[in-house]
Amino acid sequence: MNYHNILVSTEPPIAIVTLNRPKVLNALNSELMAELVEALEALDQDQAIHCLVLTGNEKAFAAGADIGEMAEAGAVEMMQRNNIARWDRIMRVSKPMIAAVSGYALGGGCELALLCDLILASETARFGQPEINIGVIPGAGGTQRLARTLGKYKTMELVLTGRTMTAQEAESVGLVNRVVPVELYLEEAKKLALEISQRSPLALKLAKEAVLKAFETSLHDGLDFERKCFYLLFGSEDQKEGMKAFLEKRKAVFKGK
Ligand code: DAK
Repeated sequence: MNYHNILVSTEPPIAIVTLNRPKVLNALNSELMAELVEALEALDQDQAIHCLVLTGNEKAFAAGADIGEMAEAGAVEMMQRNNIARWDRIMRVSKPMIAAVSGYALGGGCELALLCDLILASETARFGQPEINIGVIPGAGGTQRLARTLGKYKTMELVLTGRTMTAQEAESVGLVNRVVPVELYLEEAKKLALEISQRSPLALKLAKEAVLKAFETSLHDGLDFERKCFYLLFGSEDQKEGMKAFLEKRKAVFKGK
């Protein structure tokens, strides 16, 4: 595919999708979002790819939705654009997604990182929901996903003041998995993606689904879902291979079957 706002590179078993509107700090306009959804869904279908890395550039992961695109819109128009459908499709990507964040991850940029399953940050990363400064509030999940990650008080502070968090602060409150020097953030994210990719793709998919279920359901129903996923994996060749390899003291070779 020919994309204008993103770059896609595949290095099986991983793929790297790079937001690429550097002049506007990767502001997420609708063309970029459409391309992003298309690329992520295609990679989700690609059996050779087991884990995805989503990144920007050193200065910005993304500084939010494109303000110019929505400044003059009315409420009904915003509703009819139904841009949130694209975000919902990203939420349904079944393979693990790692956000490799450097520089600004603000507004929709922070919300996009929150849609990923792991967040690896460079020491220059800045996370925040500054929508309050432009007369609105987060609209792509920020109030809900941050509250579930940081709890009420930190989330209120970020959403009500619009202040940004450093990478170190984000790590200390559990918003990022780890902070690495800026020159290493993409390499480290790729390494992590490769490490994850060594596991059974079937188990990865169900593991992701089960963890995400914890944010949407009661403990009882979540445990029930987890158990059914666990049993289901005993119908896979990968489970037989994984356990056999352990007993034979060798490395498992998973086929995603
Ligand atoms: N939109 C459009 N352009 C942006 C932008 C943005 N979000 N952020 C930066 N830019 C552009 C600037 O206008 C500037 O363009 P030129 O003037 O050079 O043409 C260029 O990027 C460089 O920016 P600055 O000159 O401002 O760079 P600085 O280093 O001085 O400042 C900054 C960096 C990140 C602090 C600053 O650019 C800034 O405050 N940016 C805006 C951050 C922001 O408010 N983000 C939240 C936007 S609202 C939804 C989906 C998503 C959303 C909501 C609903 N649904 C589907 C329902 C999300 C909403 C948002 O994200």
